[in-house]
Amino acid sequence: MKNSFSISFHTTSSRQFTLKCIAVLLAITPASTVFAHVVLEDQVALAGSSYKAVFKVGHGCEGSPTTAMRVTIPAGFMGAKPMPKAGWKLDIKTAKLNVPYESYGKKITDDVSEITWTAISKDSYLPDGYYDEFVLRGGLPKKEGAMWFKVLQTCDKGSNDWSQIPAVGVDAHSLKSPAALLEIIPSGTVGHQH
Ligand SMILES: [Cu+2]
Repeated sequence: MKNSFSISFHTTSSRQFTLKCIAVLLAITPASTVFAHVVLEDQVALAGSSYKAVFKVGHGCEGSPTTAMRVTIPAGFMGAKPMPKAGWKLDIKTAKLNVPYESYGKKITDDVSEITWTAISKDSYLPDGYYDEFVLRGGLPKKEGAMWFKVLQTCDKGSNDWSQIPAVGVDAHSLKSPAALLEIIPSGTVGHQH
């Protein structure tokens, strides 16, 4: 009895420490590129956990303000829910799932596939010189691996289509318009297992 209690307490704090280390590593690697594009605040998460995706917008399109943000929900991301934003209209699309899943005993065959925030008026436009975040939450698959969120950033003039996914062995930082990457790591990713 004593052993199992101490293992679970110990595991949680080390897990957070591990995640923080990885997140810091990711954050310092080509700082200029990572922070400039539309990227996720937390770029590492545990398999099977619920995840808050914070999309960071650090600039517009060649100086033009952002007027809409469309996020394509990747396969495996379950029950996506957007955070409303004052001055922005929300549109949510759903689609039939290739692989249905169970949620609280219910079979889920259709799920959210796309979320769009659109500025209601010019007053809501996100100027190039400002920074903002667009947030959604959902459940992660039990399987670890890379999950790419394609984001279409529409501006008053032009747009940025952050949708490039690197081929195996290609560094995402070398891409002009990379999709936003989330590294899903095994839920047991902590120092030592008993
Ligand atoms: Cu950029």
